[in-house]
Amino acid sequence: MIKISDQSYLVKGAIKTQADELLTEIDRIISSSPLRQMQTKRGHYVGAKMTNCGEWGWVSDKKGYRYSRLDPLTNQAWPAMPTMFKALAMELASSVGFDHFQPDVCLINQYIPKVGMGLHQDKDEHDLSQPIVSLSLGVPAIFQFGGFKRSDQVNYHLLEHGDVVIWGGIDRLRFHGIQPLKLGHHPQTGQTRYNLTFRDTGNII
Ligand code: MD5
Ligand code: FE
Repeated sequence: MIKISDQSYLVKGAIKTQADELLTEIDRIISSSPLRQMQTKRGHYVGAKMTNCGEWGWVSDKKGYRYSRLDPLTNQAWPAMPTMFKALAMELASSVGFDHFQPDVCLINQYIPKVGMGLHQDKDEHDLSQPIVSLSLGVPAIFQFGGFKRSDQVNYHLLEHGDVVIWGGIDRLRFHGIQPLKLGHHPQTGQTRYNLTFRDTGNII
């Protein structure tokens, strides 16, 4: 386990043995709530294609960012969070000292070559004391981990297939991003990288 900041941890290869099962579940989720490019307030598109499972889903459109109970594409509830997703996220959080983590959403990001995610903060969740657990699958990506201001210096970490990042506490509001994906190939995902982020929205159903 690598401590990348005060309350942030990178665990290399932690979920390699679960990758097949995770990817099978991702395929099932995508078959009912497809991956899609989300629009932003300004009419741009978020680069990564996204979908969700769990009680909530993170969505972005011309009205802005929020968590929604329904998938706006299907007008149905998001697919349930697979039991093994939740158990895995809880176990990973507790392994670095975040006990009682109860994720109610898993955002699935799909990156293809040249697609990245610009520096941003995750602050749409109400209870910022809860951590975020992030799983990487497929083609590697370079993760940018910054400070509390956009202009703060960033550190770079390679996120490879099977890696997990867990961060919370005072690091929860750090700026972070993903550099545009380099062309690569992974036997289980082709040219694609998947990132799963587990969060507790703090929303009441
Ligand atoms: C990703 N996803 O790989 C990225 C990075 C997102 C998002 O940022 O909001 O969906 S995983 C997120 C991450 C990892 C480690 C630390 C922090 C965020 N952070 O400091 O907030 O698709
Ligand atoms: Fe983020």
